[in-house]
Parts: sequence; structure tokens; C-alpha cells
Amino acid sequence: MKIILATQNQGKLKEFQQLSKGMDFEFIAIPGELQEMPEETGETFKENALIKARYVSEYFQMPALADDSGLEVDALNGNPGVYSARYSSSGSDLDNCKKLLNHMTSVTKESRTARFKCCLLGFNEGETVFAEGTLEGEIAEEFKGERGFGYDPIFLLPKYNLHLAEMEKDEKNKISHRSKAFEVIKDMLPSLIN
Ligand code: ITT
Repeated sequence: MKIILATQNQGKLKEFQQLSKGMDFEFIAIPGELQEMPEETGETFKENALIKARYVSEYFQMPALADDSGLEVDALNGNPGVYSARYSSSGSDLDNCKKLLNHMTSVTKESRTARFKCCLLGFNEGETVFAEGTLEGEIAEEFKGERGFGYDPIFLLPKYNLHLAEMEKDEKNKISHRSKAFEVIKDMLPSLIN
């Protein structure tokens, strides 16, 4: 059974392809004929995941799985949160990271705690399944590492003494917010399809 991954983020897509290896489902990218995704007007990750999954599923009349995720920084009262992808004016990964580091220059090491959150929502014929995952860490003081995407170069995992972008992709996929959510939702997907 094919499920469309309702994302335009290549970094997420690559992680899903690896996470779903050996499964009964085939996850496919959004077919080329869909020109635009709807605006993410939700106030929560879950609302935005529903907007994306429903739109793609109804457009193609197929099951779809959406990922809405982001970074919550305690010193910034949980921001950028649902605005993580649109934090800087360009919205590029580099500019988003630079803006975040600029806002954190006066924040001490002890107060730099943050977490990635991932909400996954599957949609088919009006039915939904949902799961979420979290990865705790800190906002680093500088960029490190070339792997991953988004905020990975400035996200420090104190337990490993590594930035997320320094980790091998297999290692990130063992501990990430996305893999935790995926681990839960993968067992719910059959109920959506049958
Ligand atoms: P889609 O909506 O098309 O899926 P998007 O990139 O716009 O793609 P979101 O609205 O969910 O996705 O925004 C997620 C933001 O959080 C975006 O800036 C990502 O770079 C960042 N993010 C999510 N997961 C991440 C991860 O594992 N590592 C680093 N940054 C991540």
C-alpha cells in the first residue's frame, strides 16, 4: 500500500525513507502535479499536520502522512515553535539558525535548554491517526557538523557531547523526535488503510 509523505522538506523525506525501510508500506513523495501546499495556519503542530495530510490525501484520493515539527527554546518562551520553518525572513536553514543564535547571545549555558518536537498525522477518507515525539537538548553557541538539516548544526546533545549535525544518520534516527513519533504511528497506519 502506498502512502504519500505530505512534505516538501527533502531532509524529512530522507529520514522517512530510512525509517520505513523493510516495512509493508511504500512511502512516496508528493507527485509533481501538486503545485502548492496550503498555508500552515494552525496554532499547534498537530493542527498544521492535519492541514497538510488532509489536503494531500483529498487531492490525490490516497492515504497521506504529514510531519509538522519544530524547535521549542525555553529562553524564548517556546519559540520559534510552529514558526520554526519561517523564523528568518528568507526561511533558509542557515538564516534560521543564524537568527536563533543572535537571539541567544546573552543566554547562559544553563538556560539554553530546548527540544525538537515532531507531530505525525496520517489521513485517509476522513480517518486520522496521530503520534508525537520529542528530543531534548540545548542550543549550542556555534555551528558544528554537516549532516542532517534545519537546526541540526546548532542543536547540542549534552549526553553525547555532539551537535545533531555531527551524528551519523543512523544514530540520529535512533533517538530523534521523528523516529520516536514514527515508531508509534507505524503500528496505527494499517487501521487507516484497511
Ligand atoms: P513541510 O511543511 O513541507 O513538511 P517544512 O520544512 O516547512 O516542510 P515544518 O513546517 O514542519 O516543515 O517546519 C519544521 C521546521 O523545523 C523546519 O525549519 C525544519 O528545518 C525544523 N526541523 C524539523 N525537524 C528537524 C530536525 O530533525 N532537525 C533539524 N531541524 C528540524
